[in-house]
Amino acid sequence: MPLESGARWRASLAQGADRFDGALRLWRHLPLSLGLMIELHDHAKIITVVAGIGGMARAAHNDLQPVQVIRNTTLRQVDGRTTGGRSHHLKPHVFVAMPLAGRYLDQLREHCDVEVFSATQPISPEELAAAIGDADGVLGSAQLLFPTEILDRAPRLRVICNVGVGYDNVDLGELSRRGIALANTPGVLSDAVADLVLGLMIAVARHLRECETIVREGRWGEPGLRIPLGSDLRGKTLSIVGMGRIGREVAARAAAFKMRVLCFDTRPDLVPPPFAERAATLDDALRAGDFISLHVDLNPASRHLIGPREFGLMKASAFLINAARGAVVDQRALYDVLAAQRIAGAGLDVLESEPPTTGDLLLQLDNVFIVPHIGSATVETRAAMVELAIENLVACVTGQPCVNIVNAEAAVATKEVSP
Ligand code: 8YV
Repeated sequence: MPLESGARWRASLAQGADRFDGALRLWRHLPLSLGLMIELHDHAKIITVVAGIGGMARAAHNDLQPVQVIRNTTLRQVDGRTTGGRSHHLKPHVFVAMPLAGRYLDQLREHCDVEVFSATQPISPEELAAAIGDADGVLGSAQLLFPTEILDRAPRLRVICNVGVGYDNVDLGELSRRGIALANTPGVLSDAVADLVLGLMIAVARHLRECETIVREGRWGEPGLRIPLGSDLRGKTLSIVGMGRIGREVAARAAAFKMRVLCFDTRPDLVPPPFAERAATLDDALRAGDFISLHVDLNPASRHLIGPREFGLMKASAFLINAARGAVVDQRALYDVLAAQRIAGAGLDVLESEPPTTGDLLLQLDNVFIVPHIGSATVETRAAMVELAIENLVACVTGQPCVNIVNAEAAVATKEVSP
């Protein structure tokens, strides 16, 4: 059972509290406003000092009433897994819904009371619901979902900090209505994602999967072996759909590969980079592209942006690259055109359903190259994302300005900081 270190001493403390049952409820007259709880953790030793000016003097052994600071020192069991506990209300309370290295937790603990989910598998909705009740802020992956049933369990919540640039894991309107901000980590992952996009283009255009298999199966050098011939990038048109930060990084790399870069974006104020041309319509971009790379965020307007009609516009030699979100593409339609070889291939970092089921039809095709949502998955980039997410979280829960709030209308910085 993964047990975050801080949780261990909280566990012992909570067990002690359970054993004594009401015996810890000593301080009936302790004025909470003057209460101060200092917890010192010295290896196996736990020393809890509860000092209350005035209240100390009036502590009566036989007066058994709950004391808030003690009552909140509870061990949390989330579906059998221990995640940590809350020690007091002096600092804002944050829930970290993914494992984080100790140095990041220490950084957070300077400002916040921290509870962490440290299991290696993703947290389940039930576990999240059970852990979020006291949280002023939550930090988690951009795939962590916050349906209304979970938000209902989080009356104190003021900010959700995604470790990621996407935010289709939340209903932004619903968050704003509840005064909850959504902060993300733009910029720091653009290079890593753009690198992967070029990797996917090369992988599909040069048949890397089949070629690698030939080597591993010992068929290299086999008489009569036909090595599949690929397609050049040089001189080809790359249509980039969505010219935000990542789209622009992809464009710069494609230009270095001597490609013609065409870009489409619904924002009229978009100024393409000097080496790129702007397509007037999405259809124009789809018709012209030898490679089509998607860089739009997922929202109701972009869901299934690429479906049967759009595939019908593409060249038979076109490759579709998707490192944005799976649901931007109608995956059934993608399967149909790939199976019928109506387009040349697809390079995918994302799927409509992640992970795919073993029976997913796409996995049976040779002209698709799929990786498991690894766009930002480099040591340096993930570290930068976590650092930025922590910065966002601390700023939001301590009432400092935070530049990465997506729904500014939630006005997190003006909310009162929790006691
Ligand atoms: C990661 C992502 O999959 O940034 C995003 O929107 O989808 C990715 O970088 C993930 O959020 C990492 O936690």
